[in-house]
Amino acid sequence: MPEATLKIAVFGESNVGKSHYGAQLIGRLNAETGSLRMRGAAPDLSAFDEVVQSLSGGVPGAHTSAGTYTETLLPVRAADGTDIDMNWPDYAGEQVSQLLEERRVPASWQERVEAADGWILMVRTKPIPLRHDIFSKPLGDLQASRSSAVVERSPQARLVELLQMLLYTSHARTRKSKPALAVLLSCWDELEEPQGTTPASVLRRSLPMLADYIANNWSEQRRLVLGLSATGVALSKVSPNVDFIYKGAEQMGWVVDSDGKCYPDLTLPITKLAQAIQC
Ligand SMILES: Nc1nc2c(ncn2[C@@H]2O[C@H](COP(=O)(O)OP(=O)(O)OP(=O)(O)O)[C@@H](O)[C@H]2O)c(=O)[nH]1
Ligand SMILES: [Mg+2]
Repeated sequence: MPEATLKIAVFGESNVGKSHYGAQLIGRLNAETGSLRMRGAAPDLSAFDEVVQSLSGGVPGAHTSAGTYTETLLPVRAADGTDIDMNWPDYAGEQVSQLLEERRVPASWQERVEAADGWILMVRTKPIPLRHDIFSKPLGDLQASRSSAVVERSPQARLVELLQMLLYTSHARTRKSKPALAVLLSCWDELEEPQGTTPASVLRRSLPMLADYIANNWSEQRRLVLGLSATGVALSKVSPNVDFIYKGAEQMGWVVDSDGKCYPDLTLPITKLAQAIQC
């Protein structure tokens, strides 16, 4: 039986849904309903306890506290028999924002970036405005329409910069080829897209520069763009969602595949990323 130790790095700024996806992924693996199954006991799932418990009560979990970085080892088996030791991280998204602001990758992050075979970039498109910046408008025009003299990078320019920094970091010392990339458009439910809309078309429409950058830097076999709704609906602390309580969190949430079809299997992005890694 083939044995692979697949290391996945998950990147995303704060509030994109990293922790809720981690908790829901663990729920799916325990429920044994998806294409990935546990092949042994996970040594320690405590990093996701708070979010798992909140979801079972129908309310959202908390923001991950600033200094946190944990990795949860999930020994899984794919449908084709590939054994994968998946290290699923959880951390406060501020760490990624800080890395971008300081334009410096700390040593601990450098090791994670270098060791990863595949990257997941989580992007929540709804709150991201498609703002103009120095890449899309002349500086003079931008300054004329602003009160402050500082011209900020647009959110999509920040994401392109993040990928550039990560690519440089992963290649500079190791000379390894680029890791496969899965872009997950998170909180897909809040986009209210018609059924059948493909995630790639949403990425192109909402963040065209990022879409171009990815298409120009990763071959079709080594990249994928999927939609993710880890919870399926927006949760609120004041009115618990009864479906989460009575049906169970493991019944909630779905993934939008590249062809626009929805599947309840939240392990699908990992299975597809594992295939892209092995290409
Ligand atoms: N509508 C909707 N909301 C979601 C979904 N997934 C997560 N959320 C909400 O988005 C918010 C942020 O989710 P988290 O998982 O805490 O985000 P995070 O990336 O871990 O954020 P940090 O811990 O701050 O880095 C929470 O209020 C969640 O309830 C989803 O699929 N749909
Ligand atoms: Mg979190």
